[in-house]
Amino acid sequence: MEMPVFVDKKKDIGMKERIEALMAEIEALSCKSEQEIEEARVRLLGKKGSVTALFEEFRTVAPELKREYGQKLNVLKNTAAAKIEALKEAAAEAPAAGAASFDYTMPGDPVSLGSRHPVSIAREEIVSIFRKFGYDVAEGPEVEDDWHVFEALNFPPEHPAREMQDTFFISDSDNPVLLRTHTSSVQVRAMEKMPLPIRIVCPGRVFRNEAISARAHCIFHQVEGLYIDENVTFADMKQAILLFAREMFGAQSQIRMRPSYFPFTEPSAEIDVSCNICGGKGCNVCKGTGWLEIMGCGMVDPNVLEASGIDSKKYSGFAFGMGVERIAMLKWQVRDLRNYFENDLRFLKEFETSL
Ligand code: 2NM
Repeated sequence: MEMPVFVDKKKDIGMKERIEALMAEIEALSCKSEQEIEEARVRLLGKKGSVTALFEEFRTVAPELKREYGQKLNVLKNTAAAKIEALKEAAAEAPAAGAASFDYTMPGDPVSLGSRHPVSIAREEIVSIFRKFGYDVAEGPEVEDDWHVFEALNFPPEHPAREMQDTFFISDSDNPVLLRTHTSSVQVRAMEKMPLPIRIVCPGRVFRNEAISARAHCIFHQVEGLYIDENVTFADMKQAILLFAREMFGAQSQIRMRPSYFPFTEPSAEIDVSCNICGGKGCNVCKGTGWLEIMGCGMVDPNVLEASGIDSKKYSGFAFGMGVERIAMLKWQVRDLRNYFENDLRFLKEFETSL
């Protein structure tokens, strides 16, 4: 930066004029950066500064002028010091370079919070519907023994579900350790321990030795239900399931039952709900039938009650089981089960909810 020429003594102007000229320069002084302000301070008030030089010269001033010039010089010095201070304060308050154009009212960058997995959303919804009906939630181990997964559930010793192809065995012994293939094992534990009546839902992961496809996976989720008391009937089961279907798939839903077979229930049934897409007229989701299969159910076999120490003469009960992935597929038209495990954000983001 070029140094401004503060009044030059050699120009041989009177001291009074030079004081006035310097005063005008000081008042007009405008520098912004801290460095420029410091340079100006040194030029004016430093050891070799213009103001300091005038004080030196003051010694040679004629005595009759000393009073007037002295006052003017003091005013000049104070003005210079005040101006430097004012410039420093302004510099400290001014926004940093570039910041002046920043718009603080602009919305911020979006923060992705993630979302509930559709299988979790469906499981929570199923469980909360049954909680409303008065069911408790029971959970149990994923690593189980043969007794709780098969034997106590009336599976005959040679039942195909026990085969290596279907069950992941961990150890082989009199009572083999294995990964549970259904959450009925939790219900066996409940029947063994809990006081009657029992009214529970058991959500959890189950494991089956199956090839992965659009419709099958070796790990999936179930919610099973169990209601045991005196005089529990098939009609009670039908009503509980109808009310569940209407909560889950809409108030207009109908259900139908088809006879089925499970080792642990007799009689057993397969439950269909009227197609929530076409309302029962027939579409590609229900493959033209108007019905969607949602769960299996039945009256708990007296052998199962007795195996857990419950008097089957006095008590009866119903049980049901559904696959959570399947329920979520039907509710949200998920076409391929593998979507649930691939964690593709384009899929997961479809289940984002606003906070
Ligand atoms: C199903 C279908 C029918 C079931 C039975 C039991 C138990 F422990 F009480 F015997 N729990 N779950 C059951 C009955 C499960 O799933 C398709």
